[in-house]
Parts: sequence; C-alpha cells; structure tokens
Amino acid sequence: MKTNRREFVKDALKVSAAGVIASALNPTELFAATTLQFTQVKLPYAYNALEPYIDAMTMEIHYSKHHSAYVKNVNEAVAADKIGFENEKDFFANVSKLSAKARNNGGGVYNHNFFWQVMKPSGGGAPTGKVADAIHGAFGSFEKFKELFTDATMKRFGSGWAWLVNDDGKLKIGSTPNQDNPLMDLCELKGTPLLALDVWEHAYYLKYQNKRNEYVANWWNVVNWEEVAKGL
Ligand code: MN3
Repeated sequence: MKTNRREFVKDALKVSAAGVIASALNPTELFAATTLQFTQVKLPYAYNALEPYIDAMTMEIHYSKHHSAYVKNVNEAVAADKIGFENEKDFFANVSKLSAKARNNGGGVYNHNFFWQVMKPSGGGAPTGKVADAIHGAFGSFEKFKELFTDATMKRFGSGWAWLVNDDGKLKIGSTPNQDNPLMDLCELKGTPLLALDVWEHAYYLKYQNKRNEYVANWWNVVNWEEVAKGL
C-alpha cells in the first residue's frame, strides 16, 4: 500500500512536471491515510502556579519551547513518513517500526501532555480513596511507594521519566529513557500511565541545577491525585 501510494505520488509529480494540469489531484485524497495529528494540551494552570516547587521560567520554557517542538517535529515525521495510524494508541503500539524522529517526538508530546495533568497547584499530600487503596495494596504503604518511585527517578541515568502504571490491575513502578513511555511496544515497562515525572535536566536545572533529588522531593507537593485516580 505504502509503496503503491509513493509510486502514485511520484508518477503524479512526473505528470505534473510534464506540464499536464494536475488540478484533478486532491492532496487530501493522496494522504487520506494520514489522519493522526498530535496536539499540545492547554496547560491547565499558569506558568507560575506550581511555585515554589517548579519555577515559572522552567515551566514556560518547558511548555512553550520543549513541548511545542515535540509537537511540530512529530507531525513533520507523521507527514514525511506517511504514518497512517488513526490514534496515538496504535502509533505507540507500533512505534518500533517507526523512525527515531517519530518515536522520540511522539513520546515527547504524549509524555508532557500527561505530565502537566498529573500536577496541580496545592496538590500533593497523601492520596485518599481508591488511589490510597491501590497504592497500599501494591506497595504496602504510601511511604514505601514514594521511596520506590523516588528510587526509579534517581536510578534513571541521563534523560528520561519515572512512571507509575496500571498493568491490567497491577500497579508497577519503573522508568524509561529519553521520551519512551509504557504505551510503546518496545518498552519493558507496560501499562496505562497513572503518574509520571520528567527527570530530564530541562525539567529542573534552572532552579535545582544538578540536585535532581531536591526536585523530586519537592515535586510531591504538586501531585494531582484526582487525576491519578482516573487511570484506576
Ligand atoms: Mn520535558
């Protein structure tokens, strides 16, 4: 299919170059299979809303430069590679077959869209209700869960993410390199993301410099447990 479409496009261009009127060619038909467009969620709070734990400048650069660049780049890759998946779920479930540009930037879009939503001003504290029950059931206590999650953030060498996922009713903690995520077919950690923490230096360096441990410790104050509950 892909080859045929490419050949068709090539032939169409040849015809066009030969001076034949190409107005019958409708570009939306040529690329009808390319329906996936990644978008950036609206930040659910102001850049300074997570102060003092995450500073406004870091949030602004993170959202308006880093995250938006992932959106632009993945959509370029989707168009250039003629990636025909209809939704992000299928895109990630087949990501091992895609280019590094598609994988890295697609992950970058999804991960940040998710990350913004699992934080909120005046968040944090210990979870209650079904989140508390699930965490206690899986890890024994909230303190133990925090310890294991923090461990995942600190053991991730270089850039990446720490995750809490729901793998078919079983809660798991792990981390991924770069912009990989647990929806990806090539990811060792599998499941529906419940909570994520960006441990790329761009997420904390302006305020915390090399002290990733302080960033992680303070980040617990902005966790949005109501959002975490939606994944259970
Ligand atoms: Mn980031």
